[in-house]
Amino acid sequence: MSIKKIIVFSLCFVLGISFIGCKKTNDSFLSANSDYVSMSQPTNESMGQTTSDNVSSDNNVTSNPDSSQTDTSSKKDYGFTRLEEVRYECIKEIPGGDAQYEVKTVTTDTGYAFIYAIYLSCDDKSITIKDRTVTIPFEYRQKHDSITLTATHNLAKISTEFTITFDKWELVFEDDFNGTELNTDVWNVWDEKRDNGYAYSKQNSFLDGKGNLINRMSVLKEPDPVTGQTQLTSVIETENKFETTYGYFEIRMIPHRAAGLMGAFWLSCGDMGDQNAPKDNTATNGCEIDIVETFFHRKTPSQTIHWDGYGWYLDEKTNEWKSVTKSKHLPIPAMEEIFDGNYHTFSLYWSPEEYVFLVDGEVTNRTREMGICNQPGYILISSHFNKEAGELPLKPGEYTDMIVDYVRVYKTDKLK
Ligand SMILES: [Ca+2]
Ligand SMILES: [Ca+2]
Repeated sequence: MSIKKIIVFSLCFVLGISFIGCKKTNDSFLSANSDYVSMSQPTNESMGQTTSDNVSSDNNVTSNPDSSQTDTSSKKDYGFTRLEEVRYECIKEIPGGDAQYEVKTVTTDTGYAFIYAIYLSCDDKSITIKDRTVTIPFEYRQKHDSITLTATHNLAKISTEFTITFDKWELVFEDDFNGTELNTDVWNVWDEKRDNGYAYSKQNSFLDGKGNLINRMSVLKEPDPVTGQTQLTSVIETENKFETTYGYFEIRMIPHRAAGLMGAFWLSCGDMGDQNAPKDNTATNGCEIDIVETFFHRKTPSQTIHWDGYGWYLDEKTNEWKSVTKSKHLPIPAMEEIFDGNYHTFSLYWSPEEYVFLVDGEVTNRTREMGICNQPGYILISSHFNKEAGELPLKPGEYTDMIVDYVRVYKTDKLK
């Protein structure tokens, strides 16, 4: 077992992969075609990092890699003599993955250049450029802190260089579940704790000695002598041991492959667990972020945010008890492949601007509509029996495991 709480720790050195963020003023994780952008049009200041260095002379035209898009006619007067600066947004940045950036605007000495007249090029052939989108492989970011590209206004035959500087992702929490004993310095293990018809037992949370946490759900032949329950399951969490605000949270695991239950990787933040928390219809003071809940019978993972605490109230109009909890179930397509018995990653990028959910490194949801929690949260890994998850197929003496390879939390400077 190896647990590391490392405040300044570059994975470039330890894991051989790159953890790079893009420098940008709004810390936008993914920009194109997103709800976030449609709700909040970026301003010039929020568009990202800019540069006005190295403005070329107006005859210094950089060749475009796509000659079919190059206007080779004679230079025309477009009313400007220089490209002043290039602004870009980060489309995607994840620890260990490719990064993508999109050039959004190019200004000239007299105003904005028509963006569709701009073509990008780069000397490094490992960089992929499609229209105004630049993809930087993580292998490149392992070795470099930045990349310089050329933006060319093809018709005016004027170009400028601009630089994308990569932020470093730092690993601030890691458990690879090596060894044979779960590290209780950082994990609380629920035990002898009854729930609705079942109980949590520490004997169902253990390491397999092969680098995995086992999060087991079992049906006993005889009732558990302590709790009197025949259905036992597992929760481990980091309350008061590791709590943080913002970051990139990731689990790599093999989900349960049985109906009647769900496995989950989630955060409990701020006042969510406080019965007296104000019901103010915002998640800013606290929320539950379900980074993933797996439902085998639905063939899909689930991604949800709850806020305004737990509990019930009597609706005097209808005389019905209703939950005080506000919830946003984020839409997600069927992903049967996550139940193929192989490891999959489930991740959350939580910044002051947005929540972004990912499955296997691909963005599946992003939202900010309930407000961004600005209070620290702790991590939970859990398995729960769930009546909405279909009929439990386990017979007495049988069990099902969620097998967790690792949990990691990363931060950039902006997320500290
Ligand atoms: Ca609230
Ligand atoms: Ca492991």
